[in-house]
Amino acid sequence: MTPTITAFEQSPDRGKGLARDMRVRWALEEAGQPYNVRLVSFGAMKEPAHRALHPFGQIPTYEEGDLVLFESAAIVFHLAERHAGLLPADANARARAITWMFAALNTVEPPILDLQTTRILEADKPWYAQRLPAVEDRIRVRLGELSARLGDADWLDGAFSAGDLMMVAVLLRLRASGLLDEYPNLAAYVARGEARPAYKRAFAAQLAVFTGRPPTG
Ligand code: GTB
Repeated sequence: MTPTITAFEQSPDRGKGLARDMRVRWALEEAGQPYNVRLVSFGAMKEPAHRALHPFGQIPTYEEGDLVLFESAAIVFHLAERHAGLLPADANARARAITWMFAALNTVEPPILDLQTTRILEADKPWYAQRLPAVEDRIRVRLGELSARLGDADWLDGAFSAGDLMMVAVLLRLRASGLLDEYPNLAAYVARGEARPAYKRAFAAQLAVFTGRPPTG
């Protein structure tokens, strides 16, 4: 059965791959699975019909027969469990890849989200200029640690996995800040993720929602 995911009808990033349906699209493409997309407006997201799928009134959701999921990482994990290409077969390597998924979401993403919240919601506050460097430094700590662990490897633990997918998706949110460029191996890591054919297909598909033209990639 072809699953259906939800995505923004009008993404604030103008289809540049930052909304979290991108992670799900990318995982589906890595797994070689076809999918349908239902676009939802900001208003519709808060209506009971969508809240029945997503208690917090957000995207993405995932529907496959009787199964309804929300939370991008849970959806990616579900796909990785059921299809080849996103988690290693070896049990220990699989556990480590899952660990990297959690690390992306629980250890690396929080300071990045803090920067975005600070920039969007606090730019007019008197403490903004003082707070910003501290927020950026907390990101630098995590990037430095991640950079040291990655070293000159292509991926975090052997072959590309769902752990890399989540980590690249999280790091991509830093692109506009310039912070990623302070860590050339992390910038190259993210570029490797973006160069994957599955990423390109997913990116083209969500950009096409914004442009209204069919995907070209
Ligand atoms: N933890 C959930 C998950 O991972 O699935 C978080 C889901 C979430 O934050 N969804 C956002 C949403 O639906 C879209 S992705 N927001 C609407 C609302 O809460 O009312 C977050 C996002 C939005 C926009 C950009 N952007 O434009 O750059 C980037 C990321």
